Amino acid sequence: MNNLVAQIKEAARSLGFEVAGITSVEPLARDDAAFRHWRESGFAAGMEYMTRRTELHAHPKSLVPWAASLITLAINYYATAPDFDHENRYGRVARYAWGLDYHDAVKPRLHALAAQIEKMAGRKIHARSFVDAVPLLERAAAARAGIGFFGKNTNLLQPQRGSWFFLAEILVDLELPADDREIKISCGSCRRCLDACPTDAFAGPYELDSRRCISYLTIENKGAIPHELREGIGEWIFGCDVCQDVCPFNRFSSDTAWPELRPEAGVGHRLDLVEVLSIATDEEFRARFKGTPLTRPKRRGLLRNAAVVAANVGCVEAVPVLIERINHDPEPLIRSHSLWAVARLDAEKAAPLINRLLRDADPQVREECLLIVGRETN
Ligand code: B12
Ligand code: SF4
Ligand code: SF4
Repeated sequence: MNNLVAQIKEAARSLGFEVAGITSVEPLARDDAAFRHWRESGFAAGMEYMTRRTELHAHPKSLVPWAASLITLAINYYATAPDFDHENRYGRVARYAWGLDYHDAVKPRLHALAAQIEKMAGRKIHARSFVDAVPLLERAAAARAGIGFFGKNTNLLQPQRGSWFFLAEILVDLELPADDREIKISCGSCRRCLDACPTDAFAGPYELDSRRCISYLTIENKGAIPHELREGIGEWIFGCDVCQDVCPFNRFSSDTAWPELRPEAGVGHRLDLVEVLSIATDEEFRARFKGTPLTRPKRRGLLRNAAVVAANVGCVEAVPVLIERINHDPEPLIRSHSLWAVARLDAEKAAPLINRLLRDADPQVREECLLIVGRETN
């Protein structure tokens, strides 16, 4: 079996998975308690998939009853890019989303690895592969397999490579000897990530309140961005990397070997705000972002973000297109955030719009007007 494990790890490496580890399918008991506390504190925000089947996340075997071992894999997505400068025109994209959607890129290689494992095992095997989007504490499983250690920013870090990697898993019905050797390194007295977070999203070390996290607010959140957090979003139009950018373990990252994950394959590190705000239909949106992670918040979510960032970076060139959105967009979410942006960018142009929209048919737009007026009269 040890020989089989060595062969599996070698096959994983040649398929592009930089690190592979094996863990048992025993419950992740310590992490289950942390997960419960996180949920009960409301830190899952509106992510219903994180609170729906809570009994599954710490119990790999409950995902598939025949599972005997969990193979966990790391995929480096780091890529260098020119330093970001908003130039009063651009929104910033988190690094994990620069290339094509990692779910699509990783899945075929997981299947290829599972097929090779079957050959190496010399018998038919049951195997199920996952990447993200599954009720499993992926970082906790990977930590137990020795792939990395938890940073205070809650990301999993590899001592030599940092945290710019995705995780994926294969559950198999083979009894493989588990690595189960947790890395002893820790953050020590460092707390750079906790102090650098623009929206103060850490409730403490190792504990993230998603309700305040820019990554949540710009990707998973389906509704309005709370007024008090809009400025804190700064230049981030999709996701956020601040708590990783400041991490000293990330100094030694090297470029990904996955062409699909490179910036040239997808949208790259920045988006033109005027261009994004000009996308008037869902069809246009799909054509522009198909195959990239940016489809996740849909047109309504991405244009909501673009409006907030336009105001934050002083993108006055966006005022005409924002007014176009306010007057003609079918999505109240986009109209209300565009109104907020125009009020920040050009108060003179905003005043007559607000007077008219105080009587708008949509309650979200009326509410936005009241909030803006409230801010101005305070
Ligand atoms: C929900 C989710 C989010 C949410 C919530 C994040 C969070 N911290 O929980 C939001 C939308 C905010 C988010 C953001 C991001 N995400 Co996300 N997300 C997930 C998802 C689907 C579930 C995470 C989860 O279970 N959270 C529950 C909480 C309780 O778990 P936790 O935060 O990991 O907390 C653990 C530790 O704190 C530990 N712990 C508690 N106390 C203590 C004390 C000590 C001393 C120690 C050592 C540990 C410890 O126990 C907890 C349970 O294991 C996973 C995929 C998956 N299925 O696992 C991806 C995942 C975690 N995300 C990922 C990525 C890439 C991101 C972003 C970097 C994207 C971006 N740039 O915008 C950011 C990073 C933000 C951050 N600082 O975490 C990767 C992370 C890879 C890595 N190297 O860690 C994952 C694993 C997806 C993947 N398959 O690659 N994400
Ligand atoms: S991703 Fe950004 S907003 Fe979220 S915890 Fe990290 S620094 Fe804070
Ligand atoms: S910035 Fe410091 S505290 Fe935060 S994860 Fe990195 S080493 Fe740990």
